[in-house]
Amino acid sequence: MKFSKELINRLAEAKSVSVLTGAGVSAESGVPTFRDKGGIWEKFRPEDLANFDAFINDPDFVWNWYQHRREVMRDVKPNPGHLALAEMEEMFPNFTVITQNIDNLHFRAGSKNVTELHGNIERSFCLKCRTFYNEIDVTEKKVLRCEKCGGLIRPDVVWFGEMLPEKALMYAEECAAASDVFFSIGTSAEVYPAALMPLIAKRAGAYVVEINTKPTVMSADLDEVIQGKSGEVLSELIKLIRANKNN
Ligand code: BV8
Ligand code: ZN
Repeated sequence: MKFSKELINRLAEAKSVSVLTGAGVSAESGVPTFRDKGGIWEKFRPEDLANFDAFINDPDFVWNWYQHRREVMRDVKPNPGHLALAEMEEMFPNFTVITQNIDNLHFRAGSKNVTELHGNIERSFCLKCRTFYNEIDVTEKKVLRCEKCGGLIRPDVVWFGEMLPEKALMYAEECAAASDVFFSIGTSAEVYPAALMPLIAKRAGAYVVEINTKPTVMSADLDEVIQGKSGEVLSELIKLIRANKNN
């Protein structure tokens, strides 16, 4: 796999590297993406499921969709793409993974500096008193009620129309603006404000690279597009970075 001279040189001098990841990074672990063929939103529209009104209208239905996804995510393992990103964290003075994924796989791969823009499916909380529940039994098919106040328990993920966690968003914007090199990996770049990150990086002078199996709405705005599976591309990229560091 050939990487451009520009990218190789930029990485050799880079102090700050940030990465925005989307569902495509977890695809090779067996986690279905949202908008690809066979994606989880092929049957339903995002608005029908990943929003607060849908949950209030039919808590069991939405709860079950998350239980199904929690079950899938618990069974799968980090893939070489996650592992390469975890290793990259040691290769640069500042390295941040900004993820839209809620599947916990970056942490499970060993990444430490991860900011989760859309929450984490392993966390749930009571709507009324905000007590957190983290050990959810995936066989619970009916929505759970809070032991303390009887309130409805919801997944700690960001639904459409909901604000992103403020600290995570601010930190992500700071990292994007401070990047020498920024990667947008496995994301259709359709969901905002997460999709702003590569543009913030570009505007601040970063060299912005997209790694995706197909072009996205953002491809034309970026410095370099590497077409391929993130697990394969990142495994090659980490070999190159390792070789450069040893020279
Ligand atoms: C907000 C979490 C402020 C839950 C998700 C009207 C009203 C309200 C808001 C809006 C509105 N109109 C627009 C908005 C903004 C809205 C938005 O962006 N809508 C879009 C659809 C136009 N955003 C919001 O609502 C956000 N909040 O703006 O609040 C506000 C408040 C009120 C009023 C106005 C504004 C909240 C957004 C977060 C929503 N939550 N998920 C859950 O997961 O259930 S979104 C969901 O999409 C996931 O988080 C996911 O991460 C995200 C993006 O999807 P991708 O990760 O990119 O996945 P996708 O399948 O799309 O693409 C996969 C890519 O991988 C593809 O490109 C494919 O080619 C590639 N690929 C596949 N395999 C591989 C690969 N690449 C490499 N290797 C492979 N092997
Ligand atoms: Zn409660």
